[in-house]
Amino acid sequence: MKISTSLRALASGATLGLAGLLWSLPAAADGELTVYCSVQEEWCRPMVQAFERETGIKVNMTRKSSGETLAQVKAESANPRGDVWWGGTGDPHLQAAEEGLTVEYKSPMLAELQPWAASQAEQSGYKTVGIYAGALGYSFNTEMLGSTGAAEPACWADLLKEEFRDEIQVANPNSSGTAYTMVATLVQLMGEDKAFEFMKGMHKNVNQYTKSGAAPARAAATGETLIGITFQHDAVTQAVQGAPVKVVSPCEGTGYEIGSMSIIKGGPNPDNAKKWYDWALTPAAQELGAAANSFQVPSNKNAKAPKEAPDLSTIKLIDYDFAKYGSKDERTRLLSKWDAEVGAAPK
Ligand code: S7P
Repeated sequence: MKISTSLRALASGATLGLAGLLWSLPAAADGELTVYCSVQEEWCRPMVQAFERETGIKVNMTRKSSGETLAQVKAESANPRGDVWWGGTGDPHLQAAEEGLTVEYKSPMLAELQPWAASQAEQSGYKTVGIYAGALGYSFNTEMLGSTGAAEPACWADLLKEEFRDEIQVANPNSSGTAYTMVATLVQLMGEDKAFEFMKGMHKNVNQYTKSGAAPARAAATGETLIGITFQHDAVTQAVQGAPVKVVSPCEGTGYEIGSMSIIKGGPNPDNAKKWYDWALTPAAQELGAAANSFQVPSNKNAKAPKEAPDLSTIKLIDYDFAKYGSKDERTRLLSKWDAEVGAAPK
């Protein structure tokens, strides 16, 4: 699927939809809702507060990475505790849909969504939906790089250079949707054999595989590592706060995510889950991201894309195969192979 055309259209859409106005009416409902949130805590909290304010529904929220949340939803499937899984990369949401862990829901808000977000819903049988998009890349600490005298990295291939030994940080793809997006991206860009050779080669330069996908952007910002592989918007979050980092869109091309949302099957509050789902697709709710320094491209055509958001129409994006790389078999196979050939390899 080509994302660039719809994203260009998105950039020009700035008007609030009727739904945004409706959702700004005062709270009438009540009850409870448990949300598993897979974006950064800084965005999860204002979302919860705004929803509570507008509906009177009390939200219990837990923040976990995408792969971890999938594991939790699976582990709890006999006795589900969560109602909605909001945020996180699309691949594990697609796997959850395939495994019957989430339920079909056709929100009335679907008509307002970008084609790439609606297509995420369609291909899962409406068991998940796109809420934002963002491109993968990396960032480097400009001050640290300056002191090494190395040339600025610009490509995936640069991450194999000897001068970056122990200077790269990336998450573990088992826990992190970001890092799984990297594995799937490299496989699609290079072919599987070369991608695994690349990741094995880069392994000697990796100082830590973190649990959270965005952590390497923070580590590059503070100088704990020279290079952090993350979504580009997570690096922009650091740059706008004054960190000496430069964001790189790899020269060979890169993958992207369709951040997603799903209703958990058998959750204790199914009606409130639908209320959250509809509300989270409104322009007003989606625009809370930018205020929380989260610069993904929102999926509602009428939501303003943050001016800081990397312009996806100018990034060399691959035609990411979400159906294949979000399938249970492929995701499980690639993660086992990564564990055996990369994660367990000696340095
Ligand atoms: O920080 C926002 C973000 O990059 O985090 C999500 C990510 O899946 C959660 O982190 P993990 O890599 O640890 O799973 C992305 O969907 C989102 O854009």
